[in-house]
Amino acid sequence: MVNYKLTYFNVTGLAEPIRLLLHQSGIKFEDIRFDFEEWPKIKPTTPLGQVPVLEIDGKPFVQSKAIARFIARKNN
Ligand SMILES: N[C@@H](CCC(=O)N[C@@H](CS)C(=O)NCC(=O)O)C(=O)O
Repeated sequence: MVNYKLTYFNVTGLAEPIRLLLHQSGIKFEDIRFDFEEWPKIKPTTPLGQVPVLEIDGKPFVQSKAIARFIARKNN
């Protein structure tokens, strides 16, 4: 089974459409949310120093619109 993990701040922001698309597509995912004070520690671990990051089987994908389009296509 493919493992999906979405990492973003604990707000709606750029991740919310991705969360909604994943739910609508019936794709189970880890919804990793963190507080703003944790960001300096997390930032260097992301590919472009920004979130959202969607990891698919450990491989990170970035850019919210590209991620959303990718999930939308999987769901036709
Ligand atoms: N073009 C990127 C923009 C990502 C972006 O600006 N993310 C913000 C949160 S909404 C961020 O990571 N800010 C923290 C920082 O840049 O240090 C996308 O659409 O994913």
